[in-house]
Amino acid sequence: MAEDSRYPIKDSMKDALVDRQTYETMYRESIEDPDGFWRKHGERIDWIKPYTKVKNTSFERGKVDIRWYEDGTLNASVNCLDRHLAEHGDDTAIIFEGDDPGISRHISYRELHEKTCRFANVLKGLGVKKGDVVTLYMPMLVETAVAMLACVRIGALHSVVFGGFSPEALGARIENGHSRFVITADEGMRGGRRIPLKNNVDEAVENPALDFVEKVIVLRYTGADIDWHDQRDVDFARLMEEAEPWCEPEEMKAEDPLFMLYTSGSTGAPKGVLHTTGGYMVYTSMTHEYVFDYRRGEIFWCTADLGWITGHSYTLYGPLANGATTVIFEGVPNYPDASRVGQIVDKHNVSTLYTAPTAIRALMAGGDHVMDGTSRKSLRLLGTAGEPINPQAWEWFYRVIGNEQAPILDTWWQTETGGIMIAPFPGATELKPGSATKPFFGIQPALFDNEGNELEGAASGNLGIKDSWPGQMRSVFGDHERFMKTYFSTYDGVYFTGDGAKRDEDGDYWITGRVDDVLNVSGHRLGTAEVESALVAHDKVAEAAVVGYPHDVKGEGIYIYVTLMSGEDPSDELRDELVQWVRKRLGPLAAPDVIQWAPSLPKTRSGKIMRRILRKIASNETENLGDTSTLADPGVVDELMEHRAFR
Ligand code: 6R9
Repeated sequence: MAEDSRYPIKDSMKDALVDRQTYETMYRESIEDPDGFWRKHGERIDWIKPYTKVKNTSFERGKVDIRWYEDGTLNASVNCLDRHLAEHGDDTAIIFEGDDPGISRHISYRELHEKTCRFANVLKGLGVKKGDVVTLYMPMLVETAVAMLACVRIGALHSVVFGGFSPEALGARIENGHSRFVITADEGMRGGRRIPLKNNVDEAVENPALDFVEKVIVLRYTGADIDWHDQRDVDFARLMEEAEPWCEPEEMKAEDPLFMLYTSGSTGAPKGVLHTTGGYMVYTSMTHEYVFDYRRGEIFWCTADLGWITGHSYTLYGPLANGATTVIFEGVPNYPDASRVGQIVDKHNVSTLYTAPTAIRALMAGGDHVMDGTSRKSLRLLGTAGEPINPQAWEWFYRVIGNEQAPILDTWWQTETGGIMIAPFPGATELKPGSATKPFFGIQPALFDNEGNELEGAASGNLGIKDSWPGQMRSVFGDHERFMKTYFSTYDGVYFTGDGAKRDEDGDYWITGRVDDVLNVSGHRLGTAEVESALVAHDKVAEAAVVGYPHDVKGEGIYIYVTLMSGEDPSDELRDELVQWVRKRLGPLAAPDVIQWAPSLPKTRSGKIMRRILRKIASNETENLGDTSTLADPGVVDELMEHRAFR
């Protein structure tokens, strides 16, 4: 397979919403006259009070302030539900596909609307007010979507915490958001395994620092035997039955918060990424329609869990705002067997399958026949997000899953960006496996060298974005200083993404991965600092350094160098104990792949750990370690190389 293989625009995409000419015209317009462009496209959603102002944004150092459509008012749940009722109330909003392949249901817009209204009334009845933060720790169920939409209907912010996070990680998020309300289920089901969600919530809120938690709303889902705290726990289904089926939507200002979602950065604890109402709805619905060339009636399946931004923007808000039919899949791609994805596509006539490279690589490991017995002929488009896709996985996805019929849209974006930033348009862009290709309307990517100079033409560098777009995060919850420092202090007047990228002669972008201390493990972000601080909290650990290394399925694996307290001896038992320790503190996603005992770590004379060298040792690229002259004790490196952990 050639490095530079290309896939021309397919004839079947002739009638796509955006052709080459349209892309160029619209892109130019969006850059030359952002105000006019977004004024027009802001009308794609329903406003209660129309906006007169459009863009009012500043990326200036120390004064970052981002406002879109600021004098307009709206409600996001009305855009996802009410506005479809008159003509499309009986259309299917959600197809639920259970972990158990025997279970699926169709939920119409009308039903989803009623459930949302009822649950909004439940929340009100429990005392949830506009501006409150409600934490969700749920399986992938229709009720999860209902709970999210109900929050935004009454102007509360949801903070969805992925069900794979540990009680400690959940607790930290509840505490940071000072969330008095938690919604959970007795258990989740994934790949035939039960996830003890309610137990985890109990464990989290037992922490005295979380005594402000007033109510835990529990969906009895599997019927498992759980502890019940009469003062605190309330029953989801019972309250739903008692609630009124209509709830007046709260009129929100465009810049009122819509939700927050925690994500890992290179330093400190995970931060609450804050998104607001108007711009987010415009941007997610527009990217969903244009990038995926969405036509009403098509079945759209984004496999991302609602606990991640991809689930927020492209399982829920973007598709529902467009009146789409969206699939919520409870399970995992390889259960009961590796053909499950193909089974689901066939069963529900899925047109677009949007998934993560790590899932593709996991399926690919089963060989070319894993999809046997399924036809997948309904697929018109494929998409990926979350991490760079290697060309082998791209080709396999294209050939085996898509039968060479469906273009692949490699979409680059982030929790912070709210929606897709760089991606091909199926009717306008020639595809190159491994390249996310071209910016979406209004997006101005730029590459910088380490000295902060902007690079022109074909080049490699650090990726920044030069002007605001409506879907961008507005702040870090409760910490605007941190927001400005993290994203706007590296380059003047530029949003810094934390990613590296290459731009080729055609102006296409190739994202190469994080340039900061953030790992991307199976498409999930993890700060090395988080893992390190979990480790040093163990009383036998003196110091730890965490780096990523190439991993066939996960993309990046977690490699840890541990220095023990003096007097402690390394052993296999201790290694297992530390793996479990990190798992318990942060959740299964963060489980270390490799632990290497390090009598000491390579440091500069000023005491900084030289991760660059540790990364090379972990990746087994030790021929060229680069400049080691600044090391305080170069002998440390030889010692580590000699005892590289086997994997
Ligand atoms: C949507 C999402 C963001 C980080 C981002 C980058 C990586 C996402 C990518 C990609 C290469 C793509 N990333 N999409 N890298 N190609 N198409 O994943 O958000 O969880 O915040 O992760 O993921 O490194 O900075 P999030």
